[in-house]
Amino acid sequence: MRRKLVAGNWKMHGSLSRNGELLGQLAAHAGEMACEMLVCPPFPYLAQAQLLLAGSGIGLGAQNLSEHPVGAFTGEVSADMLADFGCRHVLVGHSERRSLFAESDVLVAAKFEAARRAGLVPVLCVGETLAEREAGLTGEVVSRQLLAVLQRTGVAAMRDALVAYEPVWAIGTGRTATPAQAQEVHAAIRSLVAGYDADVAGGLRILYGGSVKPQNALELFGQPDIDGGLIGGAALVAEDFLAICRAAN
Ligand code: G2H
Repeated sequence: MRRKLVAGNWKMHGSLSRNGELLGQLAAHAGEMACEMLVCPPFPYLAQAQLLLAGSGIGLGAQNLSEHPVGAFTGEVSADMLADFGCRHVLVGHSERRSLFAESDVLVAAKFEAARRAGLVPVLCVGETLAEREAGLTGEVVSRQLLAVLQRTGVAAMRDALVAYEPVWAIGTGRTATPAQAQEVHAAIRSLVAGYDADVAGGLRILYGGSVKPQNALELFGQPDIDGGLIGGAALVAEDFLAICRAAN
Protein backbone atom coordinates (compact mmCIF):
# COMPACT_ATOMS: atom_id res chain seq x y z
CA MET A 1 0.00 0.00 0.00
CA ARG A 2 1.58 3.27 -1.12
CA ARG A 3 0.82 6.25 1.12
CA LYS A 4 -0.27 9.22 -0.94
CA LEU A 5 1.94 12.32 -1.01
CA VAL A 6 0.90 15.85 -1.89
CA ALA A 7 3.73 18.29 -2.57
CA GLY A 8 3.49 22.05 -3.07
CA ASN A 9 5.88 23.51 -5.61
CA TRP A 10 5.81 27.22 -4.82
CA LYS A 11 8.00 28.08 -7.81
CA MET A 12 9.28 31.69 -7.56
CA HIS A 13 6.46 32.93 -5.34
CA GLY A 14 6.30 34.09 -1.75
CA SER A 15 7.55 36.61 0.76
CA LEU A 16 8.39 36.33 4.43
CA SER A 17 4.99 37.59 5.48
CA ARG A 18 2.93 35.61 2.95
CA ASN A 19 4.86 32.42 3.67
CA GLY A 20 4.40 32.88 7.39
CA GLU A 21 0.66 32.98 6.97
CA LEU A 22 0.51 30.07 4.52
CA LEU A 23 2.81 27.81 6.52
CA GLY A 24 0.92 28.58 9.72
CA GLN A 25 -2.36 27.54 8.11
CA LEU A 26 -0.90 24.36 6.66
CA ALA A 27 0.76 23.39 9.94
CA ALA A 28 -2.49 23.95 11.84
CA HIS A 29 -4.31 21.35 9.73
CA ALA A 30 -1.53 18.88 8.92
CA GLY A 31 -2.60 16.58 11.75
CA GLU A 32 -5.92 15.91 9.98
CA MET A 33 -4.30 14.49 6.87
CA ALA A 34 -3.70 10.86 6.08
CA CYS A 35 -1.44 11.76 3.17
CA GLU A 36 2.17 12.84 3.46
CA MET A 37 2.53 16.60 2.94
CA LEU A 38 5.52 18.38 1.48
CA VAL A 39 6.25 22.01 0.60
CA CYS A 40 9.02 23.22 -1.70
CA PRO A 41 9.61 26.96 -1.22
CA PRO A 42 12.28 29.02 -3.00
CA PHE A 43 15.81 28.67 -1.55
CA PRO A 44 15.87 31.89 0.51
CA TYR A 45 12.81 30.79 2.49
CA LEU A 46 13.99 27.31 3.45
CA ALA A 47 15.18 28.46 6.87
CA GLN A 48 11.86 30.18 7.56
CA ALA A 49 9.92 27.11 6.46
CA GLN A 50 12.15 24.78 8.45
CA LEU A 51 11.41 26.82 11.57
CA LEU A 52 7.68 27.17 11.01
CA LEU A 53 7.13 23.55 10.02
CA ALA A 54 9.09 22.04 12.92
CA GLY A 55 6.96 19.39 14.61
CA SER A 56 4.10 19.76 12.09
CA GLY A 57 4.81 16.55 10.19
CA ILE A 58 4.98 18.51 6.91
CA GLY A 59 8.15 17.76 4.99
CA LEU A 60 10.41 20.34 3.43
CA GLY A 61 11.83 20.12 -0.06
CA ALA A 62 13.70 22.30 -2.54
CA GLN A 63 12.93 22.97 -6.18
CA ASN A 64 16.37 22.40 -7.63
CA LEU A 65 19.99 21.61 -6.72
CA SER A 66 23.44 21.61 -8.23
CA GLU A 67 24.87 18.41 -9.64
CA HIS A 68 28.16 19.36 -7.98
CA PRO A 69 28.87 18.65 -4.31
CA VAL A 70 30.92 21.79 -3.58
CA GLY A 71 33.16 24.34 -5.28
CA ALA A 72 33.39 27.43 -7.42
CA PHE A 73 29.88 27.35 -8.90
CA THR A 74 28.51 30.85 -8.38
CA GLY A 75 24.82 30.95 -7.71
CA GLU A 76 24.43 27.21 -7.20
CA VAL A 77 23.13 25.34 -4.15
CA SER A 78 24.37 21.86 -3.23
CA ALA A 79 22.44 18.88 -1.93
CA ASP A 80 24.31 19.01 1.39
CA MET A 81 23.26 22.63 1.86
CA LEU A 82 19.64 21.62 1.35
CA ALA A 83 20.01 18.83 3.88
CA ASP A 84 21.52 21.37 6.31
CA PHE A 85 18.23 23.27 6.19
CA GLY A 86 16.09 20.24 6.87
CA CYS A 87 15.18 19.34 3.31
CA ARG A 88 14.47 15.67 2.75
CA HIS A 89 13.20 16.06 -0.82
CA VAL A 90 14.26 17.93 -3.92
CA LEU A 91 12.60 18.32 -7.31
CA VAL A 92 14.78 17.40 -10.25
CA GLY A 93 14.05 18.01 -13.89
CA HIS A 94 10.91 20.07 -13.50
CA SER A 95 9.77 20.99 -17.01
CA GLU A 96 10.45 24.67 -16.32
CA ARG A 97 14.07 23.75 -15.56
CA ARG A 98 14.24 21.60 -18.68
CA SER A 99 12.64 24.15 -21.01
CA LEU A 100 13.64 27.56 -19.57
CA PHE A 101 17.09 26.63 -18.22
CA ALA A 102 18.08 24.05 -20.82
CA GLU A 103 18.45 21.15 -18.42
CA SER A 104 19.14 18.02 -20.44
CA ASP A 105 18.29 14.44 -19.53
CA VAL A 106 21.98 13.93 -18.71
CA LEU A 107 22.08 16.90 -16.34
CA VAL A 108 18.84 15.86 -14.67
CA ALA A 109 20.26 12.37 -14.10
CA ALA A 110 23.40 13.91 -12.56
CA LYS A 111 21.24 16.01 -10.24
CA PHE A 112 19.22 12.94 -9.28
CA GLU A 113 22.45 11.18 -8.37
CA ALA A 114 23.74 14.21 -6.43
CA ALA A 115 20.53 14.28 -4.39
CA ARG A 116 20.86 10.57 -3.61
CA ARG A 117 24.50 10.96 -2.56
CA ALA A 118 23.43 13.50 0.06
CA GLY A 119 20.62 11.28 1.32
CA LEU A 120 17.84 13.39 -0.21
CA VAL A 121 14.78 11.95 -1.90
CA PRO A 122 14.67 13.17 -5.50
CA VAL A 123 11.30 13.88 -7.10
CA LEU A 124 12.04 13.17 -10.75
CA CYS A 125 9.74 15.20 -13.00
CA VAL A 126 8.94 13.87 -16.45
CA GLY A 127 6.42 14.83 -19.08
CA GLU A 128 5.80 15.62 -22.71
CA THR A 129 5.00 18.87 -24.50
CA LEU A 130 1.78 19.41 -26.42
CA ALA A 131 3.57 18.94 -29.75
CA GLU A 132 5.05 15.66 -28.51
CA ARG A 133 1.65 14.41 -27.31
CA GLU A 134 0.01 15.35 -30.57
CA ALA A 135 2.75 13.55 -32.48
CA GLY A 136 2.04 10.40 -30.43
CA LEU A 137 5.42 10.64 -28.68
CA THR A 138 4.30 10.73 -25.04
CA GLY A 139 5.52 7.22 -24.21
CA GLU A 140 8.80 7.70 -25.98
CA VAL A 141 9.59 11.04 -24.30
CA VAL A 142 8.70 9.90 -20.79
CA SER A 143 10.66 6.66 -21.24
CA ARG A 144 13.70 8.57 -22.49
CA GLN A 145 13.59 10.89 -19.46
CA LEU A 146 13.27 7.96 -17.05
CA LEU A 147 15.88 5.80 -18.74
CA ALA A 148 18.45 8.60 -18.52
CA VAL A 149 18.19 8.30 -14.75
CA LEU A 150 17.81 4.53 -14.53
CA GLN A 151 20.83 3.94 -16.71
CA ARG A 152 22.99 6.35 -14.75
CA THR A 153 22.04 5.39 -11.22
CA GLY A 154 20.62 1.88 -11.50
CA VAL A 155 17.13 0.91 -10.46
CA ALA A 156 18.08 0.60 -6.77
CA ALA A 157 18.38 4.40 -6.63
CA MET A 158 14.69 4.58 -7.53
CA ARG A 159 13.73 2.83 -4.30
CA ASP A 160 11.97 5.44 -2.14
CA ALA A 161 12.47 8.08 -4.83
CA LEU A 162 9.44 9.76 -6.36
CA VAL A 163 8.45 10.36 -9.95
CA ALA A 164 6.14 13.21 -10.93
CA TYR A 165 4.38 12.97 -14.27
CA GLU A 166 3.66 16.51 -15.43
CA PRO A 167 2.40 16.91 -18.98
CA VAL A 168 3.91 20.24 -20.00
CA TRP A 169 0.70 21.27 -21.75
CA ALA A 170 -1.16 21.04 -18.43
CA ILE A 171 1.24 23.10 -16.34
CA GLY A 172 -0.15 26.42 -15.16
CA THR A 173 -2.49 26.42 -18.16
CA GLY A 174 -5.68 25.40 -16.40
CA ARG A 175 -5.78 22.33 -18.68
CA THR A 176 -5.54 19.11 -16.73
CA ALA A 177 -4.89 15.68 -18.17
CA THR A 178 -8.01 13.59 -17.77
CA PRO A 179 -7.70 10.99 -15.03
CA ALA A 180 -7.62 8.32 -17.74
CA GLN A 181 -4.84 10.10 -19.69
CA ALA A 182 -2.78 10.51 -16.52
CA GLN A 183 -3.40 6.92 -15.38
CA GLU A 184 -2.24 5.57 -18.72
CA VAL A 185 1.13 7.33 -18.44
CA HIS A 186 1.51 6.50 -14.74
CA ALA A 187 0.91 2.82 -15.48
CA ALA A 188 3.47 2.96 -18.30
CA ILE A 189 6.05 4.52 -15.95
CA ARG A 190 5.48 1.80 -13.36
CA SER A 191 5.71 -0.89 -15.97
CA LEU A 192 8.97 0.51 -17.35
CA VAL A 193 10.51 0.45 -13.85
CA ALA A 194 9.05 -3.04 -13.27
CA GLY A 195 11.09 -4.22 -16.24
CA TYR A 196 14.14 -3.52 -14.06
CA ASP A 197 12.77 -4.44 -10.63
CA ALA A 198 9.16 -5.33 -9.88
CA ASP A 199 9.54 -4.68 -6.17
CA VAL A 200 10.91 -1.14 -6.67
CA ALA A 201 8.14 -0.45 -9.19
CA GLY A 202 5.44 -1.66 -6.81
CA GLY A 203 6.60 0.72 -4.09
CA LEU A 204 7.33 3.68 -6.37
CA ARG A 205 5.10 6.66 -5.72
CA ILE A 206 4.19 8.46 -8.93
CA LEU A 207 2.67 11.91 -8.48
CA TYR A 208 0.59 13.75 -11.04
CA GLY A 209 1.22 17.45 -11.65
CA GLY A 210 -0.39 19.99 -13.93
CA SER A 211 -3.26 22.26 -12.89
CA VAL A 212 -4.37 20.05 -9.99
CA LYS A 213 -7.17 21.82 -8.12
CA PRO A 214 -9.58 20.91 -5.35
CA GLN A 215 -12.19 20.24 -8.07
CA ASN A 216 -10.21 17.59 -9.96
CA ALA A 217 -7.97 16.12 -7.24
CA LEU A 218 -10.33 13.42 -6.00
CA GLU A 219 -10.81 11.81 -9.36
CA LEU A 220 -7.13 12.00 -10.24
CA PHE A 221 -6.07 10.52 -6.91
CA GLY A 222 -8.64 7.76 -7.33
CA GLN A 223 -6.64 6.24 -10.21
CA PRO A 224 -4.73 3.10 -9.25
CA ASP A 225 -1.27 4.37 -10.27
CA ILE A 226 -1.63 8.00 -9.13
CA ASP A 227 -0.07 8.25 -5.70
CA GLY A 228 -0.58 11.94 -5.04
CA GLY A 229 0.17 15.25 -6.66
CA LEU A 230 2.74 17.93 -7.32
CA ILE A 231 0.81 21.15 -6.99
CA GLY A 232 1.86 24.56 -8.31
CA GLY A 233 -0.64 27.43 -8.35
CA ALA A 234 -3.09 25.83 -5.94
CA ALA A 235 -0.31 25.26 -3.39
CA LEU A 236 -0.11 29.01 -2.79
CA VAL A 237 -3.62 29.18 -1.35
CA ALA A 238 -3.89 27.39 1.99
CA GLU A 239 -7.50 26.32 1.64
CA ASP A 240 -6.94 24.93 -1.85
CA PHE A 241 -3.80 23.02 -0.89
CA LEU A 242 -5.51 21.63 2.21
CA ALA A 243 -8.54 20.60 0.15
CA ILE A 244 -6.24 18.78 -2.28
CA CYS A 245 -4.54 17.03 0.65
CA ARG A 246 -7.93 15.95 1.98
CA ALA A 247 -8.76 14.52 -1.44
CA ALA A 248 -5.70 12.30 -1.01
CA ASN A 249 -6.87 10.96 2.35
C1 G2H B 1 3.31 21.84 -12.55
C2 G2H B 1 2.60 22.23 -11.34
C3 G2H B 1 3.54 22.12 -10.15
P1 G2H B 1 0.56 23.91 -11.71
O1 G2H B 1 4.46 22.66 -12.72
O2 G2H B 1 4.77 21.54 -10.38
O3 G2H B 1 2.13 23.57 -11.49
O4 G2H B 1 -0.20 23.11 -10.67
O5 G2H B 1 0.44 25.38 -11.48
O6 G2H B 1 0.20 23.49 -13.08
